[in-house]
Amino acid sequence: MVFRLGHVHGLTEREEYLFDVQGWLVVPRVIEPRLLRALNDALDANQDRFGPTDEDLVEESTTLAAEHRRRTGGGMLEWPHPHCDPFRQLIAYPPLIGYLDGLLGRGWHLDHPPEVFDYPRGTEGHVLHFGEPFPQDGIWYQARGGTLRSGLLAVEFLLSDQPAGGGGFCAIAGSHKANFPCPRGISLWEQDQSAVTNPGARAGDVIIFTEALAHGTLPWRNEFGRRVAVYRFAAKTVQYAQGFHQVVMPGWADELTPAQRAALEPAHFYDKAIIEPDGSVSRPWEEYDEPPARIRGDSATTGAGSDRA
Ligand SMILES: O=C(O)CCC(=O)C(=O)O
Repeated sequence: MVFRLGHVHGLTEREEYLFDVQGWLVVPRVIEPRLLRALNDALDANQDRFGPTDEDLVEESTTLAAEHRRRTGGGMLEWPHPHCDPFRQLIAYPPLIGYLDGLLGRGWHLDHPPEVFDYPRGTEGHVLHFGEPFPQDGIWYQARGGTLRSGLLAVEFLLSDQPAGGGGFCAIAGSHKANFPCPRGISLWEQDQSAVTNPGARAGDVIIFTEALAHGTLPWRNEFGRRVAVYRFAAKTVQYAQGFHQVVMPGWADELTPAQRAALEPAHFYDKAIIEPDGSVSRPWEEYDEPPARIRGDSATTGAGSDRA
């Protein structure tokens, strides 16, 4: 089997077109077969590190519900040798670099700790999320002057096949450029199911998508299990998760108020300090932007965002 060397400078015309109109791209044969084996071997040897998520991924959807919650695992980059090694190879994997350069711009970085989905048959889905018609910090997409750019980009390294229509990653094509909110019935996959695509891909392929896309998971209906390693990369000006680095504040920061000190913290999204005019600081795990706050007459609102799951 031949695997791809990738593109030094970016995507082909065909790939650019597909990514721009769909919001995702399936790239075949990216993972070299020996590496694919090593990744699966490492997962086989670490099954005890996987367990069902405690997140409610289905919410009130009746069509995404199934027999099991999804099994996830993380921390692969810190596993003992040799099992961390194949996962570390994916951090800056040469066949992928042209795609990251082309979709994030050069200077991209690994933004999130990678995770693995390890699904037995009958694993539930995940409601579609994002694809918002108003700006979200870091979760954006733009195409201008012949250049594609995404703030946060997910790369799914497929370690098992995903037959089209059998479950797994799904998305609404074009929703990364949506102008209206996704109706609840569609994000729950209860209405207009044909608007949601569940693309087919093989073990060794990658599915690359902008997190600005309305995407989620369909219940896994195949006899064999699903295995995917998910790496999220970001543009050099975006830090969404807290990153892998340690931060040391200057000594004089101890003389500041909590609000002033919080204003010196590095950029990221989750758990970020939110500073109020009265000097209080809170740290909601997720704080999303809302549609533009309107100032109404004299009773102006501060436009503070809400805590939305
Ligand atoms: O199952 C997938 O491929 C997508 C999962 C997803 O969107 C998520 O975990 O946020």
